[in-house]
Amino acid sequence: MSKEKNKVSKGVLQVKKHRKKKLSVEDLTKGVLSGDKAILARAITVVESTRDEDLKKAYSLIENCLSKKSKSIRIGITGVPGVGKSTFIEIFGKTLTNLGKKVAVLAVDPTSTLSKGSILGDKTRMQELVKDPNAFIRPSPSGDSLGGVARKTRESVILCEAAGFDIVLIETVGVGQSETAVHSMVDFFLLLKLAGAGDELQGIKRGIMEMADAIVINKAEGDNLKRAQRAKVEFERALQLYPPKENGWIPKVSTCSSIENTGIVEIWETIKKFLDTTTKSGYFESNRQNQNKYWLLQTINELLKQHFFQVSSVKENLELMMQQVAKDKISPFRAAELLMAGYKKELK
Ligand SMILES: Nc1nc2c(ncn2[C@@H]2O[C@H](COP(=O)(O)OP(=O)(O)OP(=O)(O)O)[C@@H](O)[C@H]2O)c(=O)[nH]1
Ligand SMILES: [Mg+2]
Repeated sequence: MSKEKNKVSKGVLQVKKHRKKKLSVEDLTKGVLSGDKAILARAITVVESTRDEDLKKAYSLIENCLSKKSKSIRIGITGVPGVGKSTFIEIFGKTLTNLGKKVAVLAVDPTSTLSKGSILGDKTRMQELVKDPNAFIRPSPSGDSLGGVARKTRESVILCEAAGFDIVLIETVGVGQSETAVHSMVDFFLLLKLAGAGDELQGIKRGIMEMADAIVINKAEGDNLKRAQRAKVEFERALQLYPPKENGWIPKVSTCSSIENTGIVEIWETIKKFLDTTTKSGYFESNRQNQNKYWLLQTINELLKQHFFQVSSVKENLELMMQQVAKDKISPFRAAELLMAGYKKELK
C-alpha cells in the first residue's frame, strides 16, 4: 500500500482522491469559480455525461456559472485535416499566455466517436501549451450527433469562462456541418488554409468563406512562402466578390508559419481590431444574444427529435415504414406523416 503510494506523484494522487468521491454541485461550482483546473475538468465531464443524475447536476452547475460575468473572447479555428490547426493553436496559445492571458482550448469533432478522438486527441502537437499553467486543453466530447457534441462544447465554454479563462479557442475540422456549429458559438471565426497548386479557391466550401472573419494561410515559410503570398492575393480578390458582412467587418487575409512563429502576433492584432470595431458598433453583444436564441431553437429541435424516436409507436413502426419506402410502396412524406400521427396519438 505504502509502496504503491510512493510510486504515484502528488498530482496523480490528487486526481485519485477526486475520483473517489463524487463532487456535489456546490463543490464543483466553488472549484470552477476559483479557477481550479482539475475541478474544471471534472465539471466538464459532468456536462458531457448523458446520465440522468449528471444532467440535473449540469443544469445547476451551468446556471451557477452563467451569472459570473466574463469578458472572454471565443475564437473558432477551422481548416481541413493536416492544415496545422493544432500546431497553430499551440503557438497562438503560447503567444497569448505570454501576454498574460488565460487560454482554454476545446474542440468540436463529430467524428471523434468513430475515430476515438482525432482532434486534440494527441496532445503531442501542444506539448508546450499542455504544460502551461495558464492554459487548459480539453479534447472533443463524443456523441452520436453533431448537435449533442456541439451543445456539450458550448456548455464547456461557459464553465471555462467562469473559471477565469479569458480566451477560448475552439478547434473544429472541416467536416459536414461542424463549422456552422462552431461558428454559431464563437465571436471570431478563423479559417486556416494551405497554399495549393493552381486555383486556391477550388474545393473551398462557399459557406465557409462567408463565415470567416480571417483567412490565414499556414505553412508560409521556405519554398512555400511565395505560393502562400500568391494565395493571399487570390483570397483577397475573391473576398471582394462577397457582399459586405452584417457586422461591417472586412475579413482579413494573412499568412503565417506555425512552426517558425511568423505572422502569429499579427493575427492577435487583427482579432483585437475586430473586437474593438464590433464592441463599439454593438454587434459583439447582439451576436452573442442571437447565438443564445439560435441554441435554444437548436436544442428544441434536438430534444423533439430524441423524443420522437423514443416513443413506442415510432419505435414499432419505423422499421416497417423504412421497408415500405424502400420498395416504393408508400411515399416517404406519407410515411413520415403516419409516424407523426402515431406519435401525436401516443402523446395524448
Ligand atoms: N512546415 C510547416 N508544417 C506545419 C506547420 N503547421 C503545422 N505543420 C505540420 O502539419 C502537420 C499537421 O499539423 P496538425 O497541427 O496536426 O494539423 P491539424 O489541422 O490539427 O490536423 P487534424 O487535427 O488532423 O485535423 C504536422 O506534421 C505539423 O508539424 C507550419 O506552419 N509549417
Ligand atoms: Mg488537430
